[in-house]
Parts: sequence; structure tokens; C-alpha cells
Amino acid sequence: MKQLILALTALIAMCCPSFAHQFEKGALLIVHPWTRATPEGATMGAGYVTITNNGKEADKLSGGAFESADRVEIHEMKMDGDKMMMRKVTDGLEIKPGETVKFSPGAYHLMFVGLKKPIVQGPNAKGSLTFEKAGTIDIDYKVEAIGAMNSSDADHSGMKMDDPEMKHDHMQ
Ligand SMILES: [Cu+2]
Repeated sequence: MKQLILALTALIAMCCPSFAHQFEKGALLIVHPWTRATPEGATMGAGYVTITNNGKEADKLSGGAFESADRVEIHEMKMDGDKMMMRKVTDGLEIKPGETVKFSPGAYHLMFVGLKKPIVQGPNAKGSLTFEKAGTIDIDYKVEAIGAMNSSDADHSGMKMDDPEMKHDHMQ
């Protein structure tokens, strides 16, 4: 029986790379972090993630890190009258039990401040997110083209094994 379970576990681990680009710690699930390439000389970049709190207590995203940035801020875009305003979230972003918060252009985003080099397409970019209760979670960001407003596999449902988009998966 034990061997069977081990064999099954190994099989499951091999079979389903569609689970790959997500990160889990405690009750938190972080799905498909992505960013976009930046032009030469840019000092700021933006990152997007979807965070689900599967726990029974609220947690709070308080910040994070990005490989080539001085610091990471949480920003929110909001309409103020007819103007789009960007606001820095200074006291953390609460994620309630059962809640999913989707960061996207025009809403919440992570701002990578003080880039020391451009973000380039290629291997995923490394970073982390820090939560009050769950602590720090290492993640990596798929890098989309300069100016991209969404990421091709932001929605993992309906993905196929032979999807070329799967190339950025990390099975290690
Ligand atoms: Cu911003």
C-alpha cells in the first residue's frame, strides 16, 4: 500500500505541470506572477499576481522584494473623478479568509522601485512577497513583452499539456 501511494505521488508530480506556476505557503496560494520587460534606463517596473487566502484568518500583504529593484511597493490605481490616480498602499493589503485578490494593470500592482537593470524577457525573474502571518514567500515572475497589459496564461484553467505557454513552468 505504501509503495502504491509513493508511486501514485510520483505519478501525480510528473503528470500535471499545469499546477506549476504557483506558489503556496500556509493558507496562501499565489498564482502566476508576471511582470513586463522594461526599456533601457527605466527605473520602475510593475508586477502582477493573484493571491487566494484559503485559511480561516485574514492575512496581510506587507511588501516584498524583486531581484533588480531597491524595493517593492504595493500600489493601487483608482479613478478620482475622471483622473486615474496611483496610490501607494502603506498599511498593507488585507486578504480575507476565502478571498482572492487579483493584481492587474489598472488595479492593484506591485511596483518595483529603483531598478538597477532592465527587466528582460527570458528566464523568469525572481522575487518574494511578505505577509504578516504567512511570512516571506519566494516567487518568480514570468516576463512579458514591454507594454504588455495581460499575461497569456494568467488563467491556468483550460491549459493543455502541450501548450507552448507551459514552457515557463518550474518543476524543480
Ligand atoms: Cu504603481
